[in-house]
Amino acid sequence: MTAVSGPAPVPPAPGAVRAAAVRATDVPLAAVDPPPVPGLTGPPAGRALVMGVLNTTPDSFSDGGSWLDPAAAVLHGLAMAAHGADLVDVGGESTRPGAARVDAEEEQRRVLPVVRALADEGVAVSVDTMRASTAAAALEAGAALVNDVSGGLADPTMASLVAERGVPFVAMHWRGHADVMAGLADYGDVVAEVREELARRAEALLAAGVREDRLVLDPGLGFAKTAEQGWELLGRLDALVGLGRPLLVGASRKGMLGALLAGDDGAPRPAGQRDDATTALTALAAAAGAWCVRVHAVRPSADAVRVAARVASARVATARRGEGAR
Ligand code: PMM
Repeated sequence: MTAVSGPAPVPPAPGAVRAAAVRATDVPLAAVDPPPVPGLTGPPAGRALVMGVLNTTPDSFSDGGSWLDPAAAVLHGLAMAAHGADLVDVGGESTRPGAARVDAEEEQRRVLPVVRALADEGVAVSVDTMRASTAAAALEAGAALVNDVSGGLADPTMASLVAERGVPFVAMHWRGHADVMAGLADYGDVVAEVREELARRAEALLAAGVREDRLVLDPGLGFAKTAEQGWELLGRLDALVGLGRPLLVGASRKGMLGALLAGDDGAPRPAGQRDDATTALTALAAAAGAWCVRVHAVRPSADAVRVAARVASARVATARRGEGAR
């Protein structure tokens, strides 16, 4: 992967919110220091990371069936890295609404050869799993980060594994497994409740020993949320960034975009035709201070995060000149 060029990094105090930068400019740059990701060769300077999606499943909603063959999956992962993915997220269990679970053995049969081959090629790999046993095996195979859509709730041993290994952990907002989650999208104020539930999850994970500087949060768009609730969350990313932890946003090709871009007949735009809208969301999420976006089409989002970082750095420079002139 190429080194990232861009605005010079602001030397931050470990774990501190960059409150000064935000105050000075009203620009929510990267709101917090990113957790170190072992294997990341191009640490971003003031820009969001891009995580490429690689589902080795037969049934994921967008790329299901495309990367079942490990050799094809590895080639796709390498292509995403070449297109600017800072991380490649390998998953072996579909979490699309209604999906049934696969067993651990099958999940590991799908993901481990791909994780190992990509890590051997120097790609920073994250493993998308709710199982501690799969996470442990993937870390053994060279994964650098664990991405758990249940935020450690599905497997009571996940938090202690991540704590023991000291790896970055993405804890997504989650209320239940895919077969029941549609019935759990019941909120009074979705932004306040997701924020509160994420804050409580973070507390529990830290209490279980997950390292303060390794924890990433994620609003879980499409997971126990309607499209409308997803838009509300995207409209208030500042409230989630305000939790003071790196935030990952996964909106790529999701149903909320299909509904937004529905044709005159009301039919949702097909998943494979939602990448331009995904790129628009990448730019907006990066500008709102997201730490990382998780996307299927990497190159346009890799461009978009650089654009967002460049605009933010220009605004900082302008604001600093203004302060100097005063
Ligand atoms: N979405 C999917 C799977 N894994 N992980 C995180 N952290 N955030 C998400 O929004 C997320 C995820 C949905 O399925 P896909 O792999 O087909 O996009």
